[in-house]
Amino acid sequence: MTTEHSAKNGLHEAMQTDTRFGLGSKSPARTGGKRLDETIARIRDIISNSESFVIAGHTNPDSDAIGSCLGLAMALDNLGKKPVVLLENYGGKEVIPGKEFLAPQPWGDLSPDVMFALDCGSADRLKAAEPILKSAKTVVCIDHHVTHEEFASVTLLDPYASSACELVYRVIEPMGAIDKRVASALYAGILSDTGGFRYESARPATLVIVADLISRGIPSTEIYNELLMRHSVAETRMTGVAYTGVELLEGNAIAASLLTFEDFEKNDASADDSGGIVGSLLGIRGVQASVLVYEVDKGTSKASFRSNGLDVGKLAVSLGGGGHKQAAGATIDCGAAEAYEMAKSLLCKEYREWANT
Ligand SMILES: [Mn+2]
Repeated sequence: MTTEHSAKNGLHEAMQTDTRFGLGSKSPARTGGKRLDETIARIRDIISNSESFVIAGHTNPDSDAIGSCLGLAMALDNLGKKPVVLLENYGGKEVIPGKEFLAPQPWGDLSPDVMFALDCGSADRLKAAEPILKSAKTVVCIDHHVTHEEFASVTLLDPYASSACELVYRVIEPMGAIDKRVASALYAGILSDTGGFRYESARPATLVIVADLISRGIPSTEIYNELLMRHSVAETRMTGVAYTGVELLEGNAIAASLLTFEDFEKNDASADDSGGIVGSLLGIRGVQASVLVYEVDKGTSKASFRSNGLDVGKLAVSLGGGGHKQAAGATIDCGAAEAYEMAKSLLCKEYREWANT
């Protein structure tokens, strides 16, 4: 399952005001402001009463997974605890501090007092770290995915939070555990999961947290440039291919493009070099939703969706994937051309239903 979360925009019903920051941040009634605060307090108790911690993020970790894991590890270290972090890879994200806490792979047998699973919508998203769930005394999950399947003994789930980093901040800030390096890591995750503070998920309460993090003297411009502005040569070339082939459907409301296995080979590019493209297709004036289908291997394709409002998360779930309302994706077990037609027709159908309501 591919789960993407660069944007979030929640269910419109059942909003409730979380008065924690006095700024009307939205929390779902299901978890509620008070319930969230109780869970946060419980996690603080667990931290205070435990010694050893394993902190794991989801497979193919993004900046939010990396920032929340390393940020929490550095914070626990500041509190005199013993944390190790399990992340599949960290390549290209060296601007996020804390890599000294990464455990070398293979991880082997670990039986910590507490295992934290961060930014994980389900246990299988932990991949190689999943077996440790059984050997940890307590499992705490901190997550903000709309599609969440509970697996931990304590779950802090707020689908209205911008990022796992925002929730980690809310846990550790009152413990006095945030220094400049922790602040940099948490800033990185909030920054990237909100698309540079652009998405609706960047609520006033989120920006209050960001203000606090920046006030601690972090290199915010450098983190921003490194995570959001700079691209590899291969990504730049793949963007060119996707732009050249873009199709506009439904009266220019839908933008679609396809990257074939041959395109990747020809440009010496990998699937990682296509990450930012689907979002940039939303930049075409008039476009309400976009899809990029890319062939990751012969016979295996991925569809990545972005939208300005219509629910592409639901659509991704129908393809066996997941994600959020405005950013979602799925793996489709067929070749590029077939996957592309399927993804386009589903998105156009979803758009027509959305436009008619
Ligand atoms: Mn996230």
